[in-house]
Amino acid sequence: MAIDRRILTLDEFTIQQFRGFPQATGELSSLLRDIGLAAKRINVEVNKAGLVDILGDYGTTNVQGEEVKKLDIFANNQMMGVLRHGISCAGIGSEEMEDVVIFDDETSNKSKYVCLFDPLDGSANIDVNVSIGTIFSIYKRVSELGKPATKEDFLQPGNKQVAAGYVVYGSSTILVYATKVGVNGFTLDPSIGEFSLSHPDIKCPPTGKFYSVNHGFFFQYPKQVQDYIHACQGKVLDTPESYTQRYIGSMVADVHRNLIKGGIFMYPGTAKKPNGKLRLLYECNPFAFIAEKAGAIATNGKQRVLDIQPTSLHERTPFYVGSKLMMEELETYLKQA
Ligand code: P6P
Repeated sequence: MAIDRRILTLDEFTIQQFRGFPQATGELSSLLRDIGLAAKRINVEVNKAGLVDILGDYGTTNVQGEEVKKLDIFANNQMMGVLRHGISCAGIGSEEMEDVVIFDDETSNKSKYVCLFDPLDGSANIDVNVSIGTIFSIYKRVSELGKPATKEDFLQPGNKQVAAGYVVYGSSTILVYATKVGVNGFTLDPSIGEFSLSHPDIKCPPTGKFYSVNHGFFFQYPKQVQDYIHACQGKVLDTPESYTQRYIGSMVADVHRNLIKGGIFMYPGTAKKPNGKLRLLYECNPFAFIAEKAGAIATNGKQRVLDIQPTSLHERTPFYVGSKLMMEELETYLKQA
């Protein structure tokens, strides 16, 4: 769909997209604008973290057994608040919360969508000023409209997502989201307080220089992964140079860089943690949806991530995502006995 290339705000862009689909009700556009509002509010606190008492630990651990940071809670409450008070979301699931929250009011029960999110991914990096992010997934409900959403609405395979996106709170703040028509990025313009279209129609380069993996676990990875990593350190795909290892330890930052410049991100399973660390619903499915809409590939090492049928809200999966040719190269290694 042709994009009117005036500098568009996120709101103008989502409305333009809505106008392009006469059968659309505008609920998805409204939901995306709600998420943009939450992101702006989270951005304000992230940007002044360190100046106010919002750094540090909240003093509890989350369902993942991870230290909850005060900003985690703030971000979670911002996302839940805008979605609960909007007109497009029947309920939410959060990486920070044990169970889903069904909004169960008249307007929400009539809403077509549910949203799953990681409100502040990489929060262990907050205290040391490393980029962090918000990740979200939007699904059309399978439960009956007019009644409260049900758990089944949240346990759909990733190929049922209608939209997914992320926000990187970094050197600038960028919101990237994908729908069936493509992937677009919006950079927050502080002069007007709006996300403005900065990366129209994002396509992931078919190859790149960057490979991203935590080398600290190298000897715990399957041998096929070790062999691929060694290949990344040599000449691969007949490139004139070897790859460069870049690993920030904040998924939104690592995957965003590789999406834009080309590269591969890997979080393999190990003998001790065969399903790895990353959460299927809150991290892997949204990034897999975005990657595929940008022409990249995302697998769990055996199958397309988006085809995995979730069985629980917080299940984890090994995760490999990146440029098409690099992922195809990886797959030749993973297939070796
Ligand atoms: P490790 C952050 O905690 C996170 O979930 C992702 O953002 C990041 O990619 C990963 O964990 C880093 O994990 O084990 O390499 O520190």
